[in-house]
Amino acid sequence: MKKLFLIFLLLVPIILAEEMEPLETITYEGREITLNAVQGNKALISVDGEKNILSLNQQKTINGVKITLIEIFDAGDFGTANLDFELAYNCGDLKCDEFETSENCCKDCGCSGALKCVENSCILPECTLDSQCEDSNSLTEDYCSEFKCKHRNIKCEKNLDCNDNNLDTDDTCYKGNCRNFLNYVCKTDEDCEDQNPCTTDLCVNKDCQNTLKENCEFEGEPEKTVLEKQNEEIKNNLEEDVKKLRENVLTKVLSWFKNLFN
Ligand SMILES: [Ca+2]
Ligand SMILES: [Ca+2]
Ligand SMILES: [Ca+2]
Repeated sequence: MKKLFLIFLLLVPIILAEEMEPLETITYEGREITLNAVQGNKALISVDGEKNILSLNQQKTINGVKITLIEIFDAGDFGTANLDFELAYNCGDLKCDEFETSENCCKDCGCSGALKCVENSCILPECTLDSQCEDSNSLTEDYCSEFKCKHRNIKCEKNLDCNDNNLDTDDTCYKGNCRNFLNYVCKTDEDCEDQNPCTTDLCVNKDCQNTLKENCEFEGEPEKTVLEKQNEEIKNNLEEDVKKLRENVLTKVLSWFKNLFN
Protein backbone atom coordinates (compact mmCIF):
# COMPACT_ATOMS: atom_id res chain seq x y z
CA MET A 1 0.00 0.00 0.00
CA LYS A 2 2.81 2.39 1.00
CA LYS A 3 4.53 1.63 -2.30
CA LEU A 4 1.35 2.43 -4.28
CA PHE A 5 1.03 5.75 -2.47
CA LEU A 6 4.65 6.61 -3.32
CA ILE A 7 4.10 5.75 -6.99
CA PHE A 8 0.96 7.92 -6.93
CA LEU A 9 2.98 10.81 -5.46
CA LEU A 10 5.63 10.40 -8.17
CA LEU A 11 3.00 10.51 -10.89
CA VAL A 12 1.36 13.71 -9.59
CA PRO A 13 2.72 16.47 -11.86
CA ILE A 14 4.50 19.37 -10.17
CA ILE A 15 2.86 22.60 -11.31
CA LEU A 16 4.70 25.87 -10.82
CA ALA A 17 3.05 29.28 -11.03
CA GLU A 18 5.45 32.17 -11.58
CA GLU A 19 5.26 35.88 -12.31
CA MET A 20 8.07 36.76 -14.73
CA GLU A 21 9.58 39.94 -16.10
CA PRO A 22 10.77 40.23 -19.72
CA LEU A 23 14.21 38.62 -20.27
CA GLU A 24 13.93 36.81 -16.95
CA THR A 25 15.03 33.16 -16.95
CA ILE A 26 14.00 30.54 -14.40
CA THR A 27 15.00 26.91 -14.02
CA TYR A 28 12.10 24.50 -13.67
CA GLU A 29 12.76 20.76 -13.28
CA GLY A 30 16.10 21.15 -15.04
CA ARG A 31 14.64 23.21 -17.93
CA GLU A 32 15.61 26.82 -18.66
CA ILE A 33 12.53 28.94 -19.30
CA THR A 34 12.83 32.55 -20.50
CA LEU A 35 10.12 35.17 -20.92
CA ASN A 36 11.56 36.91 -24.00
CA ALA A 37 8.94 39.63 -24.41
CA VAL A 38 5.40 40.72 -23.53
CA GLN A 39 3.35 42.59 -26.13
CA GLY A 40 -0.38 43.32 -25.91
CA ASN A 41 -2.05 40.10 -24.76
CA LYS A 42 0.77 37.89 -26.05
CA ALA A 43 4.04 36.61 -24.56
CA LEU A 44 7.09 35.17 -26.31
CA ILE A 45 8.53 32.31 -24.29
CA SER A 46 11.45 29.95 -24.84
CA VAL A 47 12.25 26.61 -23.22
CA ASP A 48 15.87 25.48 -23.58
CA GLY A 49 16.12 27.69 -26.71
CA GLU A 50 12.87 26.61 -28.40
CA LYS A 51 10.57 29.67 -28.78
CA ASN A 52 6.80 30.05 -29.11
CA ILE A 53 4.15 32.75 -28.72
CA LEU A 54 1.28 32.35 -26.25
CA SER A 55 -1.94 34.38 -26.12
CA LEU A 56 -3.71 35.17 -22.86
CA ASN A 57 -5.35 32.05 -21.31
CA GLN A 58 -3.73 29.82 -23.93
CA GLN A 59 -1.80 26.64 -23.12
CA LYS A 60 1.02 25.32 -25.34
CA THR A 61 3.67 22.67 -24.95
CA ILE A 62 7.09 24.12 -25.70
CA ASN A 63 10.00 21.70 -25.73
CA GLY A 64 8.24 19.32 -23.31
CA VAL A 65 6.87 21.93 -20.86
CA LYS A 66 3.14 22.72 -20.83
CA ILE A 67 2.86 26.48 -20.33
CA THR A 68 -0.31 28.46 -19.63
CA LEU A 69 -0.38 32.25 -19.89
CA ILE A 70 -2.65 33.12 -16.96
CA GLU A 71 -2.35 36.90 -16.75
CA ILE A 72 -0.48 39.90 -18.17
CA PHE A 73 0.25 43.00 -16.07
CA ASP A 74 1.03 46.43 -17.62
CA ALA A 75 1.02 45.13 -21.21
CA GLY A 76 3.91 46.78 -23.06
CA ASP A 77 7.69 46.59 -23.17
CA PHE A 78 7.97 46.33 -19.37
CA GLY A 79 4.90 44.20 -18.77
CA THR A 80 5.09 41.08 -16.63
CA ALA A 81 3.35 37.76 -17.19
CA ASN A 82 1.87 35.22 -14.82
CA LEU A 83 2.58 31.71 -16.09
CA ASP A 84 1.88 28.11 -15.08
CA PHE A 85 4.37 25.38 -15.91
CA GLU A 86 3.87 21.65 -15.97
CA LEU A 87 6.11 18.98 -17.45
CA ALA A 88 4.59 17.20 -20.45
CA TYR A 89 6.57 14.08 -19.50
CA ASN A 90 7.09 12.19 -16.27
CA CYS A 91 10.61 12.22 -14.92
CA GLY A 92 10.88 9.26 -12.56
CA ASP A 93 8.75 6.64 -14.37
CA LEU A 94 11.91 4.83 -15.56
CA LYS A 95 11.04 5.53 -19.23
CA CYS A 96 13.22 7.97 -21.16
CA ASP A 97 10.37 9.86 -22.89
CA GLU A 98 10.45 12.47 -25.63
CA PHE A 99 11.92 15.74 -24.28
CA GLU A 100 13.72 13.84 -21.49
CA THR A 101 17.51 13.86 -21.66
CA SER A 102 20.45 13.04 -19.41
CA GLU A 103 20.56 16.74 -18.55
CA ASN A 104 16.95 17.20 -17.40
CA CYS A 105 16.09 13.64 -16.29
CA CYS A 106 19.01 11.28 -15.73
CA LYS A 107 16.67 9.31 -13.40
CA ASP A 108 15.09 7.89 -16.57
CA CYS A 109 17.68 8.51 -19.30
CA GLY A 110 20.86 7.69 -17.40
CA CYS A 111 24.21 9.43 -17.86
CA SER A 112 26.84 9.08 -20.51
CA GLY A 113 30.34 7.65 -20.05
CA ALA A 114 31.67 7.47 -16.53
CA LEU A 115 29.07 9.89 -15.13
CA LYS A 116 26.51 8.63 -12.59
CA CYS A 117 23.01 9.93 -11.83
CA VAL A 118 22.75 11.29 -8.27
CA GLU A 119 19.72 13.35 -7.19
CA ASN A 120 18.75 13.65 -10.88
CA SER A 121 22.09 15.22 -11.92
CA CYS A 122 24.92 13.54 -13.78
CA ILE A 123 28.05 13.74 -11.66
CA LEU A 124 31.55 12.33 -11.96
CA PRO A 125 31.64 9.65 -9.23
CA GLU A 126 34.03 10.35 -6.37
CA CYS A 127 34.15 6.63 -5.53
CA THR A 128 32.62 3.26 -6.27
CA LEU A 129 34.39 1.26 -3.52
CA ASP A 130 34.81 1.93 0.22
CA SER A 131 38.57 1.47 -0.18
CA GLN A 132 38.73 4.59 -2.35
CA CYS A 133 37.60 6.73 0.61
CA GLU A 134 40.52 6.03 2.98
CA ASP A 135 41.24 9.30 4.83
CA SER A 136 44.26 8.16 6.90
CA ASN A 137 42.28 8.81 10.08
CA SER A 138 41.95 5.55 12.01
CA LEU A 139 39.05 6.91 14.10
CA THR A 140 36.72 7.31 11.14
CA GLU A 141 34.99 4.55 9.24
CA ASP A 142 35.38 5.36 5.55
CA TYR A 143 32.77 4.24 3.05
CA CYS A 144 31.36 5.06 -0.36
CA SER A 145 27.66 5.97 -0.54
CA GLU A 146 25.90 7.13 -3.72
CA PHE A 147 29.30 7.63 -5.37
CA LYS A 148 30.44 10.05 -2.65
CA CYS A 149 32.94 9.38 0.15
CA LYS A 150 31.48 9.46 3.66
CA HIS A 151 33.32 9.31 7.00
CA ARG A 152 31.62 8.15 10.19
CA ASN A 153 33.30 8.91 13.52
CA ILE A 154 34.07 5.84 15.56
CA LYS A 155 35.45 5.59 19.09
CA CYS A 156 38.04 2.93 18.41
CA GLU A 157 39.74 0.84 15.78
CA LYS A 158 41.80 -1.46 17.97
CA ASN A 159 41.67 -2.59 21.63
CA LEU A 160 44.46 -0.21 22.58
CA ASP A 161 42.21 2.78 21.72
CA CYS A 162 39.93 1.67 24.58
CA ASN A 163 42.46 1.65 27.41
CA ASP A 164 40.64 3.08 30.46
CA ASN A 165 43.75 2.83 32.68
CA ASN A 166 41.86 0.43 34.92
CA LEU A 167 43.54 -2.95 35.34
CA ASP A 168 40.29 -4.47 36.59
CA THR A 169 38.64 -4.17 33.18
CA ASP A 170 39.36 -5.91 29.89
CA ASP A 171 39.41 -3.22 27.22
CA THR A 172 38.15 -4.28 23.82
CA CYS A 173 37.05 -2.50 20.67
CA TYR A 174 33.88 -3.98 19.20
CA LYS A 175 32.55 -2.59 15.90
CA GLY A 176 33.98 0.87 16.57
CA ASN A 177 32.75 1.01 20.19
CA CYS A 178 34.75 0.46 23.39
CA ARG A 179 33.81 -2.23 25.88
CA ASN A 180 35.39 -2.26 29.31
CA PHE A 181 34.12 -5.29 31.21
CA LEU A 182 35.24 -6.31 34.69
CA ASN A 183 37.83 -9.04 34.34
CA TYR A 184 37.65 -10.54 37.83
CA VAL A 185 35.17 -12.37 39.98
CA CYS A 186 37.16 -11.85 43.16
CA LYS A 187 40.28 -10.27 44.54
CA THR A 188 40.37 -11.77 48.04
CA ASP A 189 38.98 -14.91 49.66
CA GLU A 190 36.45 -12.68 51.51
CA ASP A 191 34.92 -11.77 48.15
CA CYS A 192 34.05 -15.46 47.78
CA GLU A 193 32.26 -15.87 51.10
CA ASP A 194 29.04 -17.80 50.23
CA GLN A 195 27.53 -17.99 53.74
CA ASN A 196 27.79 -21.75 53.58
CA PRO A 197 29.71 -23.18 56.52
CA CYS A 198 30.23 -26.42 54.58
CA THR A 199 32.40 -24.88 51.85
CA THR A 200 35.92 -23.54 51.83
CA ASP A 201 35.85 -20.18 49.99
CA LEU A 202 38.96 -19.28 48.08
CA CYS A 203 39.85 -16.74 45.41
CA VAL A 204 42.09 -18.46 42.85
CA ASN A 205 43.25 -16.62 39.72
CA LYS A 206 40.55 -13.93 40.15
CA ASP A 207 37.86 -16.64 40.31
CA CYS A 208 36.01 -18.07 43.33
CA GLN A 209 36.38 -21.67 44.34
CA ASN A 210 33.86 -22.88 46.93
CA THR A 211 34.85 -26.45 47.72
CA LEU A 212 32.57 -28.68 49.81
CA LYS A 213 34.05 -29.83 53.10
CA GLU A 214 33.78 -33.53 53.82
CA ASN A 215 31.23 -34.78 56.38
CA CYS A 216 29.59 -31.37 56.83
CA GLU A 217 25.78 -30.91 56.92
CA PHE A 218 24.10 -27.61 55.78
CA GLU A 219 20.48 -26.97 54.84
CA GLY A 220 19.65 -24.44 52.06
CA GLU A 221 21.15 -22.85 48.93
CA PRO A 222 24.65 -21.41 49.18
CA GLU A 223 24.56 -17.59 48.73
CA LYS A 224 26.25 -15.92 45.78
CA THR A 225 28.96 -13.38 46.53
CA VAL A 226 28.36 -9.69 45.76
CA LEU A 227 30.92 -9.86 42.94
CA GLU A 228 29.33 -12.98 41.49
CA LYS A 229 25.99 -11.16 41.49
CA GLN A 230 27.55 -8.08 39.78
CA ASN A 231 29.13 -10.18 37.07
CA GLU A 232 25.91 -12.12 36.54
CA GLU A 233 24.06 -8.81 36.06
CA ILE A 234 26.62 -7.62 33.47
CA LYS A 235 26.30 -10.95 31.65
CA ASN A 236 22.48 -10.75 31.68
CA ASN A 237 22.53 -7.17 30.33
CA LEU A 238 24.86 -8.22 27.53
CA GLU A 239 22.62 -11.17 26.62
CA GLU A 240 19.60 -8.82 26.65
CA ASP A 241 21.42 -6.40 24.26
CA VAL A 242 22.31 -9.22 21.86
CA LYS A 243 18.68 -10.46 21.97
CA LYS A 244 17.32 -6.98 21.16
CA LEU A 245 19.81 -6.57 18.31
CA ARG A 246 18.74 -9.93 16.82
CA GLU A 247 15.05 -9.01 17.13
CA ASN A 248 15.71 -5.67 15.44
CA VAL A 249 17.48 -7.29 12.49
CA LEU A 250 14.67 -9.86 12.18
CA THR A 251 11.98 -7.12 12.25
CA LYS A 252 13.83 -5.17 9.53
CA VAL A 253 14.19 -8.25 7.31
CA LEU A 254 10.50 -9.14 7.79
CA SER A 255 9.33 -5.60 6.99
CA TRP A 256 11.58 -5.57 3.90
CA PHE A 257 9.92 -8.79 2.72
CA LYS A 258 6.48 -7.39 3.57
CA ASN A 259 7.17 -4.23 1.54
CA LEU A 260 8.40 -6.38 -1.33
CA PHE A 261 5.04 -8.13 -1.63
CA ASN A 262 2.81 -5.08 -0.90
CA1 LIG B 1 10.11 9.38 -18.06
CA1 LIG C 1 39.37 6.43 8.24
CA1 LIG D 1 41.26 -1.65 31.48
